[in-house]
Amino acid sequence: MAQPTPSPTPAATHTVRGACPHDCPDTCALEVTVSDGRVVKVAGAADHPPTAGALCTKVAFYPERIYHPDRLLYPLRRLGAKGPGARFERISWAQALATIAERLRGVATEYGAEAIVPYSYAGNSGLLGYGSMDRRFFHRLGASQLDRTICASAGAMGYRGTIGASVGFDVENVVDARLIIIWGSNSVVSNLHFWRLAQEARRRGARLIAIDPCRTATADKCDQHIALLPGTDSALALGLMHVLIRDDLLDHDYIAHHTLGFDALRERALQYPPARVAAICGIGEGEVEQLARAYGSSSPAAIRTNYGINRTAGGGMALRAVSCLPALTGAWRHPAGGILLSSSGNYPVNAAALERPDLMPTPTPRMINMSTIGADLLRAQPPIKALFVYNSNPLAIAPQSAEVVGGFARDDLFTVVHDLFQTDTADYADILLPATSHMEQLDIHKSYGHLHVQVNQPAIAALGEALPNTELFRRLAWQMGFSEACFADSDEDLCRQAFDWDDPRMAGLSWEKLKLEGHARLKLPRGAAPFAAGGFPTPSGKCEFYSQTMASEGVDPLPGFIPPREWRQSALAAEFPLALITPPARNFLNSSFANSPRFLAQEKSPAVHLHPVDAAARGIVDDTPVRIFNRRGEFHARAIVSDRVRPGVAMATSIWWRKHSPDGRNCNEVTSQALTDMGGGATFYDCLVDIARRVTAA
Ligand SMILES: Nc1nc2c(c(=O)[nH]1)N[C@H]1C(S)=C(S)[C@@H](COP(=O)(O)OP(=O)(O)OC[C@H]3O[C@@H](n4cnc5c(=O)[nH]c(N)nc54)[C@H](O)[C@@H]3O)O[C@H]1N2
Ligand SMILES: Nc1nc2c(c(=O)[nH]1)N[C@H]1C(S)=C(S)[C@@H](COP(=O)(O)OP(=O)(O)OC[C@H]3O[C@@H](n4cnc5c(=O)[nH]c(N)nc54)[C@H](O)[C@@H]3O)O[C@H]1N2
Ligand SMILES: [Mo]
Repeated sequence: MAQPTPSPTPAATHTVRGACPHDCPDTCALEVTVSDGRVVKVAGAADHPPTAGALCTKVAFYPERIYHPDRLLYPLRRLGAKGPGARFERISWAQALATIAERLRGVATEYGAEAIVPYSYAGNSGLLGYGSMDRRFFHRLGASQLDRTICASAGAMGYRGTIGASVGFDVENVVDARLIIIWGSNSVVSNLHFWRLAQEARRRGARLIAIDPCRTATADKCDQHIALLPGTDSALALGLMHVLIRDDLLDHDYIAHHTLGFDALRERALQYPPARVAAICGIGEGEVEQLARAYGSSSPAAIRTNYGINRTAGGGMALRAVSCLPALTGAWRHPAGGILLSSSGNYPVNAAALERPDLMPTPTPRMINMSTIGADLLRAQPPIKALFVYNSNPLAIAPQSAEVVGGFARDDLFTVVHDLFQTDTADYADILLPATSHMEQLDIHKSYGHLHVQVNQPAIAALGEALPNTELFRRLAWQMGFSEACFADSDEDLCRQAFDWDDPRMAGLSWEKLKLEGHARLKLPRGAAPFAAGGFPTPSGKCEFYSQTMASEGVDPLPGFIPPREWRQSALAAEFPLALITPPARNFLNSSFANSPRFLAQEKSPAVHLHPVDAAARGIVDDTPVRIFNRRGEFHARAIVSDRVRPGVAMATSIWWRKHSPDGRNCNEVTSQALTDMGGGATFYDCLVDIARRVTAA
């Protein structure tokens, strides 16, 4: 068992204010109870409106994660072969830093610094933990840049095309909505604190509709569920527009004053009559008609969408199209109306100060897309010779595992991994470094689901010799001889630099004040409708049905329907007739928490849900061991036969660690590295497979 180092105030029981650093829209405020230098309890802050005293199960049991017996406590060096079963020996930090610096210098000298690639995502979503000293380090080094596309880049770009930025209705107002459409999001699982508000709205009379290929825990509790085929959301949105226009359920005054390109949109939408849309989406024509009428006649009407709809070939267009709807009906006039994808664009983050892109050489180094890391490691030219992974577990989470594994297994690749645990990725590290949890470090947070700024105070001393990301890269910069003053900034300096405190949205806020109070709402008016009088953050200031920006980027300037990539290949669809989606499991957060005995017990074992009709055709019943396969690979699971998925769709919850799966693989064996229409995003849910019974050894 990992032993905590004694805290500065032993024996005293006290509470420390924290912020949940996980990649989730809720960004909860935490109250961490510490006794004898040890975290004994974690609770949701009652005085933080979005958290309202409640936590998800994963974080409520956080002491189990911090004191997990498998926590990495010391720097390690690999002995023997890379890959599953890899063995390591303890080394000192001095040895680890010297080795890394020497190897990186060697690669830079021999191949150029672009042969070095950082690989990180939002394992830690604090502004310091996500991207600060690390970015400075790699910029100064001249390493390749990483395009962080694995989750949200397509949807963010499509949404930006229409709305202008990652902003939307103020989630705290949604309790007053009369209709809430939860579009491609399993709120009960991945946005729990929104679900609490939606339920309050329902108690006040709102109707809830879920649009999801699966009858999820969320869809189950809604008043209505529309089970469309994956990747058809933009067609449905165009069909809704069609009916709104045809039946004149429009707010003409809003359209005239606050939108751009209505006539062109009208022409486009008229090409999507309900019958055509119903055929594309695999739903009833009546469902399209009825949904359009419900949307056009309910006020206030709120659409809570999320990134579930941006993981197919047309993922960018999906958000581009759906986000046009509220301007047609004037839903934006109401504080509880409009749409919300992400609220992160409300924060005046000073990324240039935190990340210092000015430290990069000119011309700026090439960009490596994180969603194609397998292909990049195998085929990028010039080749990648050193990879530095932190805040991410690419072996488990990146698509098309066979290529990812092949890339990481290269003998000539020098790999550093910094994590709290020996993940699947860590098995490929030459040097494996221990990371602190957020309870052992200072950070400052924005959110992508609400409007509050939060400070995360360290609650306990670092376990073992673990270091936060900031301190790791501070020490490495020193080791490399980088003499710029910014490499001496303390974590508190970084917190001060994280926001533009002079921005009106930070009025009355300062680092000193926030540090004392823990959290504060941005200074945005409460109970307000952000675009009641237009003023969208687009180039025209209007909601852009027609986007010149998109046109100049070579994209269709109007919202359109881009079918899933794999369906378009009819031979492929004949051979692999099931569309596999792999959304998050309730008890895992991506691959985080998927090494917790408690949560592994709850999720039991990798499972794939399929419809009784599809199951019967394959001789599959509940608990049949099956293989899920396509030309990219296969993985094993037990079958769950259920009408929660529609015919033609299979659903396997993610993301299991490979080493905790019976066959040493997971669902990303079958997902593809093809990219979305916009933003270079991953297409995890654009994946055709077939499923067959597995003949098991007796
Ligand atoms: N418990 C838990 N919470 C999480 C996460 C986690 O792994 N576990 N992950 C976090 C992260 S990184 C993110 S990005 C967010 C994700 O949050 P969301 O984007 O809300 O994603 P999901 O909860 O996966 O919900 C996506 C839903 O979309 C459905 N879906 C799949 N394809 C389509 C489609 O083409 N159209 C439509 N309409 N629906 C589709 C799936 O069945 C699923 O129910 O959640 C965060 N919160
Ligand atoms: N098939 C399929 N694949 C998917 C998805 C899907 O729905 N289906 N979802 C995709 C999405 S939305 C996302 S966002 C990605 C997420 O993929 P990742 O960003 O890789 O997320 P995690 O798997 O949670 O891995 C984060 C790692 O960071 C570590 N970590 C946490 N805090 C720190 C820290 O402070 N420092 C360091 N150095 N490490 C830390 C954690 O222990 C964990 O191992 O996965 C994607 N992959
Ligand atoms: Mo994500």
